[in-house]
Amino acid sequence: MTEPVPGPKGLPFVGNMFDLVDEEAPLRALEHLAELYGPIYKLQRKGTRVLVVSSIAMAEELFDETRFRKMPPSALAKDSEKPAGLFTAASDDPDWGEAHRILVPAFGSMAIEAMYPEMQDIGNQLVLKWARMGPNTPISVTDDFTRLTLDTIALCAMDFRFNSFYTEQMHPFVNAMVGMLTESGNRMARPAIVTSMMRKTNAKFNEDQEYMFNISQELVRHRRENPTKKRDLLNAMINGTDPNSGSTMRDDLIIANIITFLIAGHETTSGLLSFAFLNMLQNPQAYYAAQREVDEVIGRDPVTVDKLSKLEYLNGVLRETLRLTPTAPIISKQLVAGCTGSRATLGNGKYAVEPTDKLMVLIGAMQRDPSVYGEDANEFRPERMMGESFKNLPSAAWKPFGNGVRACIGRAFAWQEALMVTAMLLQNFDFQLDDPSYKLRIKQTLTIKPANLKMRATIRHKME
Ligand code: MNH
Repeated sequence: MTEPVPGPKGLPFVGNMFDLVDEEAPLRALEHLAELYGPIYKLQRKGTRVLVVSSIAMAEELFDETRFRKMPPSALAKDSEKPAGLFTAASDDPDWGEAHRILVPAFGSMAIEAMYPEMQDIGNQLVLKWARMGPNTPISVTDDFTRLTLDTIALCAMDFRFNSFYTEQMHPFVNAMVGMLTESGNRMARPAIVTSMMRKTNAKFNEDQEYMFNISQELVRHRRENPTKKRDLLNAMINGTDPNSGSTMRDDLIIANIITFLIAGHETTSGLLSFAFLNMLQNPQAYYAAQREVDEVIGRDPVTVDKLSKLEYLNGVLRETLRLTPTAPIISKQLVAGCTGSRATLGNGKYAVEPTDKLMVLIGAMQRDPSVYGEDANEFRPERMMGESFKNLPSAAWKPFGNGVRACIGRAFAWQEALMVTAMLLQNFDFQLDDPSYKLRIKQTLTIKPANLKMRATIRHKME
């Protein structure tokens, strides 16, 4: 016999709930409810039952790909005429399979290593900017990390320079993207009938999407007219053939995936870097350990790619940061079609799961599960994410890059970029919080970042 799933009563849909609870971000409201109702609870959203999961044991069941699969985010529901990029596509969408097979090799470790000089190019632009700001000017941390990560993915993936460090305003692509993501989020909280009447909002939403489409189309056109031998993602998409069918990708599918990489390829890494520096600045022991490691392993030499894996403590800092504040904080699943009976349950048979249910994993709450991480689960301790203790974690205990075939394709890219930049910055600067009493508040779009984080940078060594 199964039991009813606990949960709050009388909430018509999640959008209303967020108004009621007045938390800093929707994510916090969901985490708060997990504290009240436990590792699984139910909500209603627009007629769909949503089951919210936050324990490692239950996530372990959910990550069984024979029983559950990714449910693409409804916030980014695709426009029916255009194909979906890798992130938003349904798992049985043939466009997903084709793009996946063509792009997996292009994201392999050799290909990512070959992008290192371009990552360094943008990293150097950040170091120069902060050096020239001097020690007395507060740095808007997430803004500059967003410049860095956006410029890096665009240069490495398609040889395009946004030049965000040389402009006061962010590139218009960023505004269009933020506009599109914000409205997508608002639409989730709004009945469809209301949205259909918001003519100005809808016109802007379409304009933003068209702008991103046009920029990406231009990149494809330019590359077709100026072919290069560069081993980047754009060439992989233009020239690569699907091993199953032998066909190449259509232009509108290439464009959908360019937009996907520009978005998925920078927001999360920018958030990771921002939280990592916040964590180090609020935990001086960790800060000094990280700086000491950079001094010992790299010293005053350039940060080269072969040194990155030797930075064990820095690897721990980044992993521990993504444990406490995974920057893609929620992933959604649904029952695999035809999965019934005891296989359509969670909690070792305790709760029945329906084919129409949407299952959400709160990655951050799950990765703070005290039954695995102990009483100090909420503390920042990079040591626990190093060596044997990291290797010995249960497999579902650390999933900031998602799970299975739909896991993050850009993980190696993000990791190389984040490690390199962290090392370059610790090597060149001493950092301080602008406001020593800064208290973390989450700013949530689809990803999360620390709100209003400012720090100051003092050059450690005179630059030659
Ligand atoms: Mn990424 C999927 C987190 C960096 C491109 N990414 C995912 C998922 C998570 C995730 C979680 C799975 C989502 C789901 O199950 O619904 N990604 C991250 C994090 C970082 C990150 C925390 C950085 C830190 N991602 C990147 C980078 C790129 C990228 C960099 C591109 C260069 N991610 C993707 C794509 C997918 C994805 C594309 C979808 C893959 C698929 O479903 O086939």
